[in-house]
Amino acid sequence: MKSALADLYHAHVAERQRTTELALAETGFDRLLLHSGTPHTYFADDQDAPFHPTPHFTHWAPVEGPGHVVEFRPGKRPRLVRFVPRDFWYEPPLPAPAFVAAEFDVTDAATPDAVWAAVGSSGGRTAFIGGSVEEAAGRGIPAEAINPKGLVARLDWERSYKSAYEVETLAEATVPAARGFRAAEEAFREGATEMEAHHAYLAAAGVMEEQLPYPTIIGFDERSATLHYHGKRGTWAAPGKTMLVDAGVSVRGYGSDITRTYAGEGCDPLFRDLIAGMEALQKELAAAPRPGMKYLDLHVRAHRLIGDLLHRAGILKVAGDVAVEKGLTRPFFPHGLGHFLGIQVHDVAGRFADREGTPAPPPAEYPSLRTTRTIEERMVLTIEPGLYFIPMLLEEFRGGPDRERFDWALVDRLTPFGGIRVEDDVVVEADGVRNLTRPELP
Ligand SMILES: [Mn+2]
Repeated sequence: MKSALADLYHAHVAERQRTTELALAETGFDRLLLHSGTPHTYFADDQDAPFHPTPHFTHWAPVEGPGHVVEFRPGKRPRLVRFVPRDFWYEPPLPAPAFVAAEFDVTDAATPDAVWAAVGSSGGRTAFIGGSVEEAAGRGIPAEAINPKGLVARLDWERSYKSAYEVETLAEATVPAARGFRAAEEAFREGATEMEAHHAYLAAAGVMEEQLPYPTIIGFDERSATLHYHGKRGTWAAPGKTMLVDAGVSVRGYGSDITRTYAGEGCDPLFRDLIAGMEALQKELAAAPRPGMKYLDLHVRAHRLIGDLLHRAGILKVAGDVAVEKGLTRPFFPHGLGHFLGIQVHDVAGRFADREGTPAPPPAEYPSLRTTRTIEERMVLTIEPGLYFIPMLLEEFRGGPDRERFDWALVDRLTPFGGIRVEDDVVVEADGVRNLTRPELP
């Protein structure tokens, strides 16, 4: 595995060199500095927020910690200048893994001054990418060369096409997450609280909170209808009648993003049927992406399938296509079908029309859709249809012109069970998709 990983990473870095050389040429720069970031210290405190490196830095080098710089010049071997302070309060960063160190000329520097001295100047036009804008300006980088829009857009665009190294890293990130899901389900069935299910997830995945790509969403009953519920009550009535778990694990800076919904004892049989219906339609949608399709079309198809499910259950009195046309599925499914996945959970360039970063916003009726792109090979996407009973969103329909098309007694009966979401991570291939989640978590 070690050498397989090294080979994949070697090809990944070669691809970064090729695409970055092109982006630099297009934008008139001849050197790029990628800075891993500066910690955020809380106001009037001596503690830092959890550190998240600059994603563009991670794209080149999965090296943890602030203050590092990757230097790339077309035609030259890339350099990694690591910030390794002499410190006895905190553990200094560990050496870069061998497969990473093999691709760079690596220099260690003990102070920011030493880092910048090692970086030196190129005599040409240097671009800087990273959140440490003041530091870059203080080191003499002109404002127009700090996070230049045209360059960042092109590098973001390239990030929508995953290398084999990235795909395998994302696949690897689903393995511990799947163990976490099985443990959380078991805890739920044994009567655990939301917080206990969360702890079961962490323990089985073998990670600490900081190794999660995003805080776990573990909601029972009506709390599962809060899309990004983070409460994880430890004192709330357990057992839950339903449980929604949306969680991932980070590996080398890439996170999986998976959701499952479970019915427990005390769950309404009709809600249980809805879960089964959502599982089935999600599987169909997750297998559907093909190069050339528009992600928006898949999203609209999801609305139609959910409309049909609501119709079969008697919650809507019209078929899916009519429901979509009249906007009746929107209160039940208020988010997008999914998004790009990579270093960022909601990965970049989902709403780009081109590599220059021209915006391609979603249509007015689906404002939350995060991906408006045409599907292409090597894109990694989540497919995550949802069906929720959210009183705030249903309110306006209850008194609206289409109120007769809903069975409100059924809506009220099912609201205490919350919501359903099923989410897999898939990579688009030439003639189909590879589901990175299902082999690990049926
Ligand atoms: Mn997601």
